[in-house]
Amino acid sequence: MSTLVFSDTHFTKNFHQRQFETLSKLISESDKVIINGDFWEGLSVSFDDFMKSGWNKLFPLLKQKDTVYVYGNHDDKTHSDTRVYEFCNKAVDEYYLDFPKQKYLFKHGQDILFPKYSRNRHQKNIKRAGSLWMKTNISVASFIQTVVFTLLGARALPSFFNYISKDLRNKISSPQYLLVCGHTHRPYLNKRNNFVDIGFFNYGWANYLTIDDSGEFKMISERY
Ligand SMILES: [Mn+2]
Repeated sequence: MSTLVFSDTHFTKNFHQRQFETLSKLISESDKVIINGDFWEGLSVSFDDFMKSGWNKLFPLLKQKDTVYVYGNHDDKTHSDTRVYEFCNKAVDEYYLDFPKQKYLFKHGQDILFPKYSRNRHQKNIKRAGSLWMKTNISVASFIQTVVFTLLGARALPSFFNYISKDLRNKISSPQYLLVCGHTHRPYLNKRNNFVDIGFFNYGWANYLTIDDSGEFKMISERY
């Protein structure tokens, strides 16, 4: 039994064959999947367009893998509807999973990590979703990240993006849980605070976790 955890694929209408092949191979090899937020780009495409895009070839595969979908900020709950159950078996804001060796808490991390999402900022972005301004913004950000991560590697972004104080960490859950986030696009393991940021599965990089049935995890970062 193995669990695959990934986040921040930011799927739009544009289909990327290599990203698709890498992800579908990993999903096929797993028994359970956790999508840790920002699965699709709700700020630049409508949910309808995403559901009709080439990415729907992943859906039957995901449905076979007891997939848990944790909402992020780009794919906030308000952007979608019950059709999320075409690609997952459970859709939640956070998810707890216990193994004999390790307990886990999965959250996207938008209210903990950089860039922090206030309710206000969130409402503003929802109003601008799908606008030309927002679409341009998202494609520029995507282009820049492709260049930066290609040239400088998956951990190119500054380390303060993952900063989480011990106080804040311990407010989120009991520290015995490994807190697993995404959001910042900077893969990072902080053993002292029992915190992992998976990073992103996009822009030429496959960053993800695999968890075996004892609960031991591996953090993987490779090019695709
Ligand atoms: Mn995010």
